[in-house]
Amino acid sequence: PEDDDLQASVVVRPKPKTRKPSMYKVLMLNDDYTPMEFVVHVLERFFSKTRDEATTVMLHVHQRGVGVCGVFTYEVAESKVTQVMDLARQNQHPLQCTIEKD
Ligand code: TYC
Repeated sequence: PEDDDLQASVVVRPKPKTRKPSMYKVLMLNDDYTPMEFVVHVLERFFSKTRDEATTVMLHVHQRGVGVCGVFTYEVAESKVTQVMDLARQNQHPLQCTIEKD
């Protein structure tokens, strides 16, 4: 009968039990042969960039050698790399991209 009184001052807080996943950058590498227009297309199609954003990233890679396409969980980053490399291969372009832990 006194149970309610004993429990009245107990504050129950939810215990955090999940962790944020590690994030991974997808990097695009420059080369001398892949057309600029193809790189812009890839950035629009697989990385949801506007034409202006895609052009900025492409020019950065062209001038600096490497640039970040986006940051994702490992599985999504892997999937992006596979999709980019598959389309590049189909079009006989040597375009390379890789994953790096953020
Ligand atoms: N350097 C290439 C050219 O002059 C363009 C290019 C940009 C290629 C970015 C790859 O990731 C790349 N046609």
